[in-house]
Amino acid sequence: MTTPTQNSNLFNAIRAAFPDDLSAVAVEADNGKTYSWADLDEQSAQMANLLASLNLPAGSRVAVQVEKSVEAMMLYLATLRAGLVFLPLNTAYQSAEMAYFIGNAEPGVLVCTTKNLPWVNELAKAAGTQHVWTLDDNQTGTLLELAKAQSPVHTPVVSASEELAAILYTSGTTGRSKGAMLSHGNLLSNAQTLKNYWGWQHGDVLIHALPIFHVHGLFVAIHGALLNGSKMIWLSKFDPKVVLAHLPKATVFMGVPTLYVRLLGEAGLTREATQNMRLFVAGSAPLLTETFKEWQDRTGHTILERYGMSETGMLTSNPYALDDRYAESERRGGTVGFPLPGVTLRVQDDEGATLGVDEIGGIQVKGPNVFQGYWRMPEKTAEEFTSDGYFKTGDVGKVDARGYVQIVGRAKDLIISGGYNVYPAEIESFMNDLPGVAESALVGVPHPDFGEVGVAVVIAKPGADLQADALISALKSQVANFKVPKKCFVLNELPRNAMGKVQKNLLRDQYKGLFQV
Ligand code: MLC
Ligand code: AMP
Repeated sequence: MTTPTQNSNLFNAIRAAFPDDLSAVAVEADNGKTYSWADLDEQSAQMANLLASLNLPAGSRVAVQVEKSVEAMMLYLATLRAGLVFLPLNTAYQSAEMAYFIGNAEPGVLVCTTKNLPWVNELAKAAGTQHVWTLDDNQTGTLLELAKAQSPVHTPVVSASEELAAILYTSGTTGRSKGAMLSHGNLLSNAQTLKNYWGWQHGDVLIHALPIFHVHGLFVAIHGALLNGSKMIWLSKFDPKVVLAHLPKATVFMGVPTLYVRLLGEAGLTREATQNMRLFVAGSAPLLTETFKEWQDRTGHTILERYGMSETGMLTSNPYALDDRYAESERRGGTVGFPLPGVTLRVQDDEGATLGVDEIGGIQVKGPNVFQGYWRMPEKTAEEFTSDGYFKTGDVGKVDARGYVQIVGRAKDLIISGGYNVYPAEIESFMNDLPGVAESALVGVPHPDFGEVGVAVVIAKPGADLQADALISALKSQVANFKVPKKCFVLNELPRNAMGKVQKNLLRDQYKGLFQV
C-alpha cells in the first residue's frame, strides 16, 4: 500500500462538516438526552484513544453487537478515527450465528450488551479476541467506564482512501455469510454524492429511526446528517406515532418500505403533519407503487426511492431536483431512478452481452463506491466481478429509454423481509438439521406489512411425525427472529423438475395469497 499523501480518513470529512458552534445540539435522543457537536467530538475521541491504547495491528476489526444508542454511533466514529475496521452485527443474531461472524472476522475488540456477555465471552475466547467490552443502551457498560479515563482530544489516524473502514456481513446464496470490505474512500465518495444529489441544506433535521447495523441506518442516514452538520432526532426504535410527533421539527426522513406502510396506517399522517418536511427517502426493498401513490395523496410529498446494497452503498436514485443528465427528471414510482453521478450501470444477459433499452438482465455496476472485496474470500470476490471490472449485483432489472432503472427481480435466492435479508439456503440448512426433517424449502411470499416473508415447506423422514409449530419454535431458538418463517407446512414431497431441482416458483405461486388481505 502506498503512503497516503493526504488523510482520506472518513472521520476527517465528517469532523470538517461540524458547525462552528460546537455547543449546538447535534443529536436529540428519544430518552430525553441531547448531545452537542462537542459531545460527539470529545466522547468519540475518548473512545478512539481507548482503542489506540490497545496498540492493535492496523486493520483490526472492532465487532459490535449492541442496541441502538448514540454511544454506539460514537463508537463507530471512534473506530474510524482510530483507523480500525467497524464490524456491526444485527442485535437479532443469536449465538450460533454470532459464532460464525466472530470466528470468521477474528476481531481485536468485541463490544456486546451486558446481557449477552457470558456467551460472547466464550466466542471471543475461541476466536482469540483479547478485549471484550459492554455497552448498554442506558449509557452504561465497561466501554464507557474505560473511555471516561481517556483524553477528549484525538487526532484521526492517517488513512489512505483504499484502507478499510468497515466490514458488513451479507449472506451468500450458497455457503456462509461474506464480509463486504468497505474503504474510507468507498464510504466518503458515496456520502458526498448523496449530500449533493439529495440537496442536503442548511437547517435540515433528520429523523433517524432505522437500526444502525446496516447500510441504510449506519451509512446513508448518519453520514448524510453528519456531513451536512445537521441535527438528528434519534429514535431507538421505529414507532410510527413517535415519528409522526417529530415530523413538524424535522425535514428529512429515511425508511424501508415497511416504515412507510406503517406510517400510512396512522390517521395523523396528513399534509399538515408533513408540511415542514423536505424529503422522504425509501429503499432497501421494493416500494410498492400503491404505497408511493398513497403517500402522495395523503401528504402531497413524493417519496424518493433509491437502490443500493452492502457491497456498494447507494447505486441509483430518483432525482431530488432536476438532473441535467436526463431530459425528464421526476421521481417515478416503481423505479429506482438514475445511476448516481460517478456510478456506471449496465444490464447484461447470462452470456455477458450488454443489453439495450428495456431489455431485462443482470444489473452490473462500477464506481468509487464499489467495495474492496469479500473478507478472506478472494475466489468469491473474483466470481462477483466481470473481467472488465463490473460488480454483479445479483439484481435483475432494466433501463428504460428515459434512463430510469427498474428492478424486476433477483438472480440471487433472497427474501427481503421488512428491509432485512433472509437467505433461504441458510434457513433450509438449519431446518434440514432439525430431528425428523428429510428436506425443506423456504420461499418468499407477499406480505402487507413486511413486503415479503418466508414460508417453509418441510418433508419428514420416514416414520417421523413433524409438527409445523414445533419446527418454528425450534428455529426461533437458533436464528434471528426476522429469519424465522412466518408459516410452515409439512408436505409429502417437494415439487421438482426433470433435473431434480426444487421448483420454488410453484411453491411461491401456491402460497402467494397466504397473507394477502
Ligand atoms: C421484526 N419482525 C420481522 C421483521 N422485523 N419479521 C420479518 N421481517 C422483519 N424485518 C418480527 C419479529 O421476528 C417479531 O416476531 C415481531 O416481528 C416483532 O419484532 P419487533 O422487533 O418488535 O419488530 P419491529 O420493531 O416492529 O420491527 C419491524 C421493523 C424492523 C420494520 C421496524 O424490521 C426494521 O427496522 N427494519 C429495517 C431494516 C433495515 O434497516 N434494513 C436496511 C438494510 S440496508 P416474533 O414472532 O419473534 O414476535 C440495505 C441496503 C440498502 O438493504 O439499499 O439500504
Ligand atoms: P443488502 O445485502 O442488505 O445490502 O441488500 C441489498 C439488496 O436490497 C439489493 O441487492 C436489492 O436486491 C435490494 N434493494 C435495495 N434497495 C432496493 C430498492 N429500492 N428496490 C428493490 N430492491 C432494493
